[in-house]
Amino acid sequence: MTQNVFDLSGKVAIVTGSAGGLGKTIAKALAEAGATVALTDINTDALDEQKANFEANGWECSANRLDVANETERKAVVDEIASRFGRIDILVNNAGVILRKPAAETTDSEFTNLLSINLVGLFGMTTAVSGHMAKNGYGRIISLSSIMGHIGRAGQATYVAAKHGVVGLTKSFAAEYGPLGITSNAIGPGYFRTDMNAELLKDEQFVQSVELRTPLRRWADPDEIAGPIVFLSAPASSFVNGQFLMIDGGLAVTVPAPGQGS
Ligand code: GCO
Repeated sequence: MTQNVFDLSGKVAIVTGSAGGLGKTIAKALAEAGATVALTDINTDALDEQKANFEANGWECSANRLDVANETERKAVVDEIASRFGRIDILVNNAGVILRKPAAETTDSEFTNLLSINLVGLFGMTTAVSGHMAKNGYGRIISLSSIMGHIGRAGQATYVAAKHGVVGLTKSFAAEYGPLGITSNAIGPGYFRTDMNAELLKDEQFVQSVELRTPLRRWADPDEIAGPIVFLSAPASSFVNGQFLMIDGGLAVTVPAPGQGS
């Protein structure tokens, strides 16, 4: 293997939610692997900060405010990026929200709002970029599911439903876009030390229970999302399609031995 199959030089990547949480790390990882990164986020202050960080590192990028739940915004931003850089090779569907609330207390509007971002937005971004990728016969769609795309959790039924949906969409995208040279895969983070889990990380008992439930006996650092993202974005994964790669230290597929973990 002479070519560096993890090299993203010459590739253009769009990352949604790229100014917060794992999205910041994902965007940085793609840039460090050589990609030009189209930063998008609904939070313009965070987006400006991320863009400044990219420019300070000499990484080529663009920055667009984007609410993935807005169909008009999605198409306009994707077309602007394609026009600016002449191609789109990689889409990381990272933007998403979480809702921690008992099912019985969850309203229809809370449920549909979460789906509009975590599922419909992801679906719309993928369909919007597919035509641009097909022109080059090359594309990489990486969608953020979660361990909650594989298991359930009390108090997160809406988020679990959406993250299971991401896995289903990924399999259908794999079938529909594979003939165009576009692969579609999902990744499933487990318990990472991110903004989204900030409240959980304040609860020492919960932190320890996750550590005991996780064979690697720890929470993940955000940087540990980088390798899988670069792999699934690169030529290295050219025959990987329709897969769901969990990045959870083994939590979702194991049970503690008797006397271990909660
Ligand atoms: C929680 C956590 C989990 C995972 C998340 C990772 O509230 O228990 O946020 O849901 O950390 O799903 O994607």
